Amino acid sequence: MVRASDIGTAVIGTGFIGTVHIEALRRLGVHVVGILEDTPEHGAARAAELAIPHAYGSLEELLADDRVQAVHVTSPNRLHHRQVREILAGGRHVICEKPLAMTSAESAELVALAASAGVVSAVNFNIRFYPLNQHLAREIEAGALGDVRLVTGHYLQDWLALETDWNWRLEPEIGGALRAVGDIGSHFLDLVTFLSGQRVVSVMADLATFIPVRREPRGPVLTFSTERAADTVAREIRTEDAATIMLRFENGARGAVAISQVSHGRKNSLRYEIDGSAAAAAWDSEQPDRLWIGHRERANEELLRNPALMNPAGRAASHLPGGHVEGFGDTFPAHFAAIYADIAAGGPSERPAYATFADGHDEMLVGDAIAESARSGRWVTVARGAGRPAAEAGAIPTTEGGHA
Ligand code: SOE
Repeated sequence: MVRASDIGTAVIGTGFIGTVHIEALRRLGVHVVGILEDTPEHGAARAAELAIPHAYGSLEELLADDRVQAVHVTSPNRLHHRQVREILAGGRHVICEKPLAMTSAESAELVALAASAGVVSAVNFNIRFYPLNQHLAREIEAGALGDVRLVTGHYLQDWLALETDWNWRLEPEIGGALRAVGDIGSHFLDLVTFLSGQRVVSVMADLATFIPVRREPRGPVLTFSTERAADTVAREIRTEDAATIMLRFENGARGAVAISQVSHGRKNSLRYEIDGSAAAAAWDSEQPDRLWIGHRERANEELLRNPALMNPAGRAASHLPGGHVEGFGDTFPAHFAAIYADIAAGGPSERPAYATFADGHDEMLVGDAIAESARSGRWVTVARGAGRPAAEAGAIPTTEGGHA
């Protein structure tokens, strides 16, 4: 019986989220054999800071290390496609940060390569693994809300709310043509699809760039950094700060979501409400241990995360007893436990609770429809199946906020 602690893994990228990956793997007892950074010197420094035994000089060197059975990709989005292709060619399991690639043409290729490699291939839509989200998905599947009718919510942050805020995601050549939608909108859309069991089939989207010129610091900047550089240069911004999107789901349900990285005071606030024919449910990622359950003919309820009161899926994602609040960082070991159970079993399970490359690719297709809708000003159907490949990553019209 292979255990997670028997599995060696490597992590590409040790920025904000790469460090969260490493800490989660250590909690599971997975052996982090080494890391890879943008330069050997940077890698050596980060390996020392993180007490990681080795820093690879290149991806080739990493893949030549037989101790590495799985690789986590947390590098900037533009590197995902090339790195994942090489990892799959090396026969390794792979966990890639979202978005899976820069375009749906790239993500379609990665889905095919992962399938032919027969390895576990996951995308880090970790928000599925707050225990109450795992619990609710199974409750909805069992009919607890009745038929899903309306899905509303938001994903709001404020870490890019100032013109002096800068990050590689602002640049379409590095982060992709869709920025707020690709970075956090993808989380919301994946999550409500996972919870409701219904895919998005068409969208009506409007994108806004409220800060058309930003001050780029000279030198690297970490995600969520609050440092204020003195020496900056003015840069025109061509990616969206915010999006408002109407949704139609495959069962006929409707939805609406607001996405923003410029909403003062909202640090990392994903909220959803799912209204069914029999009941409703609502959740806020900034109070993740609470699930609101709405009723018409009896008192509403609030479920405080408690393994003793949750279904097996919710219990499996919980680490602590009720009242000991579990948060963002705890979703990663819960998520990786599900992934590494499949790795230990030798390959993907029939119905993984984690997002596979196919799920990550589907979010890219929804993103294509959002971009097309923002261009045309019309409802756009998500092009699944043999539909045309993605429009190449490129500027998507986004009106400056405050006026049409
Ligand atoms: C920045 O928006 C970010 O770190 C995202 O990249 C993560 O996916 C999200 O979980 C938190 O915010």
